[in-house]
Amino acid sequence: MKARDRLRIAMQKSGRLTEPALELLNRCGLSFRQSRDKLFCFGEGEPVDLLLVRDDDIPGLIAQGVCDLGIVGRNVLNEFQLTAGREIAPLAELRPLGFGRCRLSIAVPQELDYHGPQQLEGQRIATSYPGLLGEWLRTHGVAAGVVTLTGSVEIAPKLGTADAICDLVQSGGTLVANQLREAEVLLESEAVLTGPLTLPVDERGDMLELLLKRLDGVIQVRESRLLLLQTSRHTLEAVTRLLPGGPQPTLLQVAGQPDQLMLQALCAGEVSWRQLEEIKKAGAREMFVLPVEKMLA
Ligand code: PRT
Ligand code: ZN
Repeated sequence: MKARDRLRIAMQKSGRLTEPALELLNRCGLSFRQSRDKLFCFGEGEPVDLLLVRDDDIPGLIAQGVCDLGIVGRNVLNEFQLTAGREIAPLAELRPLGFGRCRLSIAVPQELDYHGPQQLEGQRIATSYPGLLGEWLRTHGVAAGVVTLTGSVEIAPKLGTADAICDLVQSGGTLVANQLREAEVLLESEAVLTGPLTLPVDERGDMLELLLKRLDGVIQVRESRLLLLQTSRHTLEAVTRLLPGGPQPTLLQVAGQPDQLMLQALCAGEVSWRQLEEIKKAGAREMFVLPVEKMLA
């Protein structure tokens, strides 16, 4: 393999992961000049280039050494690990990236009274993920037929080519539209950064280390929220107990109201309406949840 001094990242050319992956890389300070054929994008500031391909090709391109890194769904990565031959070098999940979330699930006809894996014994299950499904069936000691399809898996039961399916689910709308319901979750998935188990020990390795550090910073900030609220001193303890995880909150005195405090807390993740309503019930008022743009500790 010819030595390279620029890092090459494979990502989806056009699909669900394209926009969020590009945005994430931009936030890490990477920008790209798009080439005419749009397959290869030259990195402008840093020595990092992009290869835009079908998501299914990404793990193979890294395993072959054509690319150093890839952004791909955990579902695709894990399926590759299970189905690629032993001669292929295994890949590592370097970072979960927090977008493209979905789950790989087994779904059965709505009218079926499902109560456990044994019910799938002898059934035909249609899927594009024969590796992951096969592994799950083995773990649960179920002998079922795996019908491998490349698309439109959800219509297989209606067509009579399968009794159940194993496919990606996000909102569940596709299942409902096809009179199916989720019976088992095999894998919780999201986009991940993947690369070889052993990282290159040249300039690419240094760039990779820098990129991982920036990614960690970006991901941490993206998931942080600043929660602001007012509370009286006597409800402070109850309110504080309900705050989502993060460092200790900061308290400020409200001018002219000795009993009132303004509380400021950095939260490690989303703050849901449910959580806000609970905190309000405990005595908080004037609540704000703000996104954090940059953070330098
Ligand atoms: O052309 P290329 O091969 O690159 O694209 P693709 O069609 O294989 O991939 P794409 O863009 O559809 O998905 C890329 C990745 O996004 C997947 O590998 C997952 O990791 C992730 N992802 C997240 C999803 C979904 N959510 C999703 N809902 N991938 C597919 N779906 C499909 C699912 O297959 C089913 O048909 O959407 C339907 C279910 O959605 P709900 O919302 O109705 O439940
Ligand atoms: Zn694909």
